[in-house]
Amino acid sequence: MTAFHGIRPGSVLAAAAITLLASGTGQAADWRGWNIHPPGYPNTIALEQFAKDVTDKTQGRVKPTVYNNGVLGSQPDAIEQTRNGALDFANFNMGPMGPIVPATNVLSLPFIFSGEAQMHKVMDGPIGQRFSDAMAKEGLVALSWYDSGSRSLYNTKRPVTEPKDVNGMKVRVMNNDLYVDMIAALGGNATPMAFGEVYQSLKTGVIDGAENNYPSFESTNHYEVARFYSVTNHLIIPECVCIAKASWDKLTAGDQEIVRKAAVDSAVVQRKHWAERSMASLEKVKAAGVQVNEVKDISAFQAAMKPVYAKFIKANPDLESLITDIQATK
Ligand code: BDP
Repeated sequence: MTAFHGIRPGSVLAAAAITLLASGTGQAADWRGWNIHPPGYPNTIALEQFAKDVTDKTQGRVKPTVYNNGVLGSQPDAIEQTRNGALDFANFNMGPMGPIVPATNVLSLPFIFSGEAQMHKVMDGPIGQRFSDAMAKEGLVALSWYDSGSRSLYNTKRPVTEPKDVNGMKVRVMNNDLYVDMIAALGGNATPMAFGEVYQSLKTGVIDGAENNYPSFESTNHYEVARFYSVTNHLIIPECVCIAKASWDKLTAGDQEIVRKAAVDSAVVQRKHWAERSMASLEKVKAAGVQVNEVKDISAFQAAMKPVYAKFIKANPDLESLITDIQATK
């Protein structure tokens, strides 16, 4: 008890120590949070609000700090670290979640959602809860869902207007075998790679292209190198605010409620900033001379994905009902 040496009973400090002990945790929790995006990005703004909200409303019993730009590791590593409690919270894309929580692979099926509004309806309702339940079994408490827009293909070679334009292209994808199948179904070669390595790989020709939403295409400066962005909108993948179950379980019920509400409120902020940033990013890349082309016959791309679905359902028959439930949500 050296820390309490010299403190008189009844002093302010002793009273504070007793309050902390009474809170059930015994000490303030300094939470470390993983974020892959830079300052000013919609997710970063929302996570920073989350951290401040939690600190204020728990009166410092829980003090989250957000580490930006992926400095705490790649996304697959950070998912592992959060599962085992080495990190306390994070904003994860559901793409790299698939290898850990198989049910979430459904969200990585190309064209699974008809649009972003439908994705939000699904995720904010009982189907979203099924994904949270599956994640909780793997040590991740998902509290709210962020927007990640629609992902489209971009490359250094040519506009993609039909599937055959992808033939022979080396395309970077996030860490998930489903995306390897997706690109192969278009005749390309997929390379799973960490987000932070894509810029250099595009520049040196290690890859010809990648795929992402407008804000990430812009914030990473990939647009400086990949001058063709083709609006395929093939993936609409939600992202979570996730808490390590180990950290969550240490909270009192009251503090869990504060953290949950802060996560939900941060998603409202994120979605608002997301809509604005998507438009701003599109304008910025166009002004910088990127050729952005619409794809007239998207059904050709959808048809090419039939074997991807067939293979997935064959390997995961238990997930077929989740697919049909999503498709039935209007
Ligand atoms: C961005 C996601 C981020 C992913 C990144 C990627 O927000 O979580 O790591 O794409 O492509 O849109 O790796």
